[in-house]
Amino acid sequence: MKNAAAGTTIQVRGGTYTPSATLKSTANGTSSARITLKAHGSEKVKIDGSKLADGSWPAGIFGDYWTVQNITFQNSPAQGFVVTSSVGGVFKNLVTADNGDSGFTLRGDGTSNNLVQNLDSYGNYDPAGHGQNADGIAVKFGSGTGNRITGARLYNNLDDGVDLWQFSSPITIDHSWAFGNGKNRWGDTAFEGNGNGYKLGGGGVTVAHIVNNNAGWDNTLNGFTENSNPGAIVLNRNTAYSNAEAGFSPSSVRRRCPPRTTGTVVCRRRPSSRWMRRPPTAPARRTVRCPRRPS
Ligand SMILES: [Ca+2]
Ligand SMILES: [Ca+2]
Repeated sequence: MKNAAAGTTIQVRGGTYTPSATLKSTANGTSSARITLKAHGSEKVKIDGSKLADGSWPAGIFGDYWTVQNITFQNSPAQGFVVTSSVGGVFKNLVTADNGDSGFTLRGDGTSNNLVQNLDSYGNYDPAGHGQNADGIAVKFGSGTGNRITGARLYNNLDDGVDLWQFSSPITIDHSWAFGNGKNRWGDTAFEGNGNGYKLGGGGVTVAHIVNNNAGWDNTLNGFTENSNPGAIVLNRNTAYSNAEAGFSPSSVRRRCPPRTTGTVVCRRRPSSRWMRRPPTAPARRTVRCPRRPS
């Protein structure tokens, strides 16, 4: 990987590999001469991070126009696979499982036009953070347009399925599933995981992510949450069910106001996520003003 150049294809034969150092590259391909890393034919390739030093990941890309496909990255002490400030990457049919931090990570400024297609990311748990950080896919701390996640299955991670914390450009997420996240399957006695299916922002950025045709269920917090992102997030044809908190949080606030409201009232949300006409005795998490209805 280190010696790759534009046009290089690296094919890996089937088997489980346990590298002692991170496989990484800063090489750049071009849009017409990509660098490709993939399993040979239909052989099963697993890159296993269990022999790596604490805090290391099995593989990472720092360059542009890479295609990485049909490989599993597992059992790492930190993230499974990390893409930093890359342009034009295609990451297809990858599995990131049972790692010690988020499974798949896109990060850094200058992260643009990357496609993550058919990612399976599950069983990720960060013991050092007691589950604070291990998401299925984390697109955090960066910027750049044209990034898309499609066909992902993000499940049984200790923190969130998707987390877009402090990524300041719109991400498109479609045709993906996030389920079973946030459950303390590891018996961590200082458990701090969140458990949103789709955490669509946070950290003070305003960004209009685009989220269409996804499903989120059986997560321990919300199915979909804007997570304090005030941007005009687009949500179309998504399904949420059987999440412990709200399916969509906060969902269309106006629809949740009392049905017979005739004046302007202040609705507040109780910790139970219900919207109430009167201030609850518990401190409100959020206050909105309902529209005046015609009498
Ligand atoms: Ca968290
Ligand atoms: Ca998270």
